[in-house]
Amino acid sequence: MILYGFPLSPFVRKVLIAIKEKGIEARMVPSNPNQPDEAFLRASPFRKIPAIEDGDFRLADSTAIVAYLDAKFPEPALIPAEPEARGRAVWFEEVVDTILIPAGAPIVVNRFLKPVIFKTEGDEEAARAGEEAILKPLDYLESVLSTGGWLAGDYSVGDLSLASSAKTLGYAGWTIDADRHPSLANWYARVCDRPAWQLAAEQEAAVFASLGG
Ligand SMILES: N[C@@H](CCC(=O)N[C@@H](CS)C(=O)NCC(=O)O)C(=O)O
Repeated sequence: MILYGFPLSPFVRKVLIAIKEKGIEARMVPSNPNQPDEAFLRASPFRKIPAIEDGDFRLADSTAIVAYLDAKFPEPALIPAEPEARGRAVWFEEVVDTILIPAGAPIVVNRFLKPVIFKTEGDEEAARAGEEAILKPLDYLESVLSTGGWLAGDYSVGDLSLASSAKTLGYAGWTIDADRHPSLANWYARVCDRPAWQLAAEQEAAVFASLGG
């Protein structure tokens, strides 16, 4: 399997971790949405990362890809079968992908992408507004997470999505505030201990270092 993308993206990491959790053989082909090559465009018609190619099957969008992977490689399940748990796992994935990530984007753009990658000045006011904006979804997620548990019962795509966004925010110097969000801080430490996350973190550290980070 080929995964098109860039590992520091939260959406790409979500798929990469799903691949590692399931032990799927895959290689990442670095892909830049602003300079798409033909193979990447065939898999991702709207130039978004991630996308995959599995034989002659191509698919873009992290949510669609994880749904495909979970159906084709069922163990370990990342989308629960039980109806309520299934709905909640996808709900938490969407809370992160459509509310938390857009709210936190100014933090990543202005404290990481601009200064570290593009060597331009970030807008600190916009970054601070992002820090404020992510408190609402984080307060909500803290309120639904039981101590020692996962978001939707068993470890699922909801956890994958949230932890992946926390990891990307980490490149901008952001960390979970354990005083305000103690269950989330404990949960994130448990996610990062998982072998799939440690494997991905090693690969990512090499990419980060190659960027001069
Ligand atoms: N809903 C998509 C979002 C993917 C996405 O927005 N990826 C960003 C990188 S983090 C991207 O490709 N941006 C380039 C662009 O929008 O042109 C998913 O879950 O995969």
